[in-house]
Amino acid sequence: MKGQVFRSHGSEYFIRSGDETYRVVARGKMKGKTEILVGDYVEFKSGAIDSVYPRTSRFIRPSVANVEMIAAVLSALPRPDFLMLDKLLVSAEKEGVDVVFVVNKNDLGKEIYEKVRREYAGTGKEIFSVSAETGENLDTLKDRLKGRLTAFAGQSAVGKTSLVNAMFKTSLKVGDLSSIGRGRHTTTYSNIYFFDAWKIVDTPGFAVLESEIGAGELARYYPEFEAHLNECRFRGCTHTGEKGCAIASLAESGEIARERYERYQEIYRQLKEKKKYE
Ligand SMILES: Nc1nc2c(ncn2[C@@H]2O[C@H](COP(=O)(O)OP(=O)(O)OP(=O)(O)O)[C@@H](O)[C@H]2O)c(=O)[nH]1
Ligand SMILES: [Mg+2]
Ligand SMILES: [Zn+2]
Repeated sequence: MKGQVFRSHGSEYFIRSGDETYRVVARGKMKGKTEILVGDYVEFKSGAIDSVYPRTSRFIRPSVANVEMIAAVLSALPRPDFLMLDKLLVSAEKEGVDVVFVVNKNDLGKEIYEKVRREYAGTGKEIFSVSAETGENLDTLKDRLKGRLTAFAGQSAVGKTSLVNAMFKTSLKVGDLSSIGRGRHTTTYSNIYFFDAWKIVDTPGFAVLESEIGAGELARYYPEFEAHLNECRFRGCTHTGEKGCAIASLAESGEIARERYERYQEIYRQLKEKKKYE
């Protein structure tokens, strides 16, 4: 039988196949060899998984496979970590996964929404201003997510679980704001929820950069850089201070959001550092 893993717990996997759910383990021959992730399509029989189908995408921390859409959730409180957000976007571009920005808690103000519109217009992604509290714009967002396995990602306490609850009338556990900064997540594991035409993954955090991303390829995952990458004076320009860098001058003139460019350089530096320790 073929099914999709929607949750794993220790050595147990929960699989959805048709309208049925199954609780299985990995067949002995797979242990230590083949990794099985939430989101994986697997072949299984008599209580054990025999094989994993090829993935269309894969994220680490949280590790989920076959995600088709990422809802990148931000809020006024906690304050957004834009460096983390940019890393998430880079991972999504690398994996070929579509992203929408979901600026939640708009009942607290529109400042973050305006900032995201300014800095991320160049990415061409859609930006939603919503509130899990008042329900504003949730129908539009829900329409956009229909039919594609969507992962809600973002810092702890931005309201990922609250959004799922508000859209699908569920009562999953939400946290309070007191846990901010303590690195504690209310949602502690990734789980796919099936609601009619929707498949939603509530995750306990951000998808981070895959270690396989090299500093040299980073610029390719910035949609707003793409059209200009061969306008730099030097071939192999890393866009980190070389003379005649087209990306730097576009950031200078504001055509590319300066903050995005500054964070690009920071991420580039971090990827270089990481290399040294490998
Ligand atoms: N004012 C306001 N508060 C909200 C809104 N959405 C969520 N919250 C509050 O934000 C807090 C955190 O919500 P959660 O849904 O648990 O956040 P989360 O992103 O799932 O957090 P983790 O599971 O820890 O990653 C709760 O106190 C919610 O009541 C909103 O639209 N407006
Ligand atoms: Mg949560
Ligand atoms: Zn350059």
